Amino acid sequence: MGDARFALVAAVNDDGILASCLAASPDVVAGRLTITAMRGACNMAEAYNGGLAKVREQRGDVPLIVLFAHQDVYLPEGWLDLAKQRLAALTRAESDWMVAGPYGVRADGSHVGLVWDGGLGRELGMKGFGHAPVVSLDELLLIVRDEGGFAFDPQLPQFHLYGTDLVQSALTAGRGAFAVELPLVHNSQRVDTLSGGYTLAYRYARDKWRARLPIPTTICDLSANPLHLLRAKWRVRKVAKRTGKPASDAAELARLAGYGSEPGGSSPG
Ligand SMILES: [Mn+2]
Repeated sequence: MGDARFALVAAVNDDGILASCLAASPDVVAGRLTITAMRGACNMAEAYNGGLAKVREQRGDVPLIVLFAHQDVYLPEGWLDLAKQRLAALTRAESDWMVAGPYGVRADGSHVGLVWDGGLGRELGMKGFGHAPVVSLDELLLIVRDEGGFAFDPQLPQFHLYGTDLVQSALTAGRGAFAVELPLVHNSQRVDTLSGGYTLAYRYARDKWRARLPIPTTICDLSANPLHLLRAKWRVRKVAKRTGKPASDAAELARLAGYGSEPGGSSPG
């Protein structure tokens, strides 16, 4: 796979965070990945479908692997080369895959992935899974195999649950969805409320996927039982809020997490 097959799309509402995280990723700095930045959208489908239309127009008929990334994601040194290897392996093993990401949830509700979460200040997940089938993906990075017909659901309100919606769309179309071992840094702010936008998206997704409930996600089970969302709201309220800029330098976090370093390489003293 050549670099030209990869496109990178981001919804941006804070250029400072973009500059210190996604745009500071070595593959972006080196010009191997170019960010298509979408601003001012009213929901994630508007941003991502708009970005997708742009990259399709630029690249013509080349089948693309489109990376839809949060502005607060940092792709460590060597990430694109690792992605090529891991996605080629995924394609050999699961030729019908349509969507992938570094962190997701299996059908039994267990999480699978490997991400350094800057908001929590710790690593989430575990090494060594390679790839694993999921029913939901964390939205921090969604990898879509674009063959021309795909779009995010423009009816899904706000900026939540589009990873779950995407995975469920793939699965109902008879395609595969996988967590893939591609460690990265998510320099996230803590979610401070599940009211408002989250609840609107939750209600829409719950009704849309009624026949497939419950669907576990990283935040809250999508369920006909209202207690799941109430409990998740209560949990989130208990967690101390963080505000302002990303907690730490993304490249430093990647170094501390050991992402992008050679296996068995020496660590700086
Ligand atoms: Mn984020």
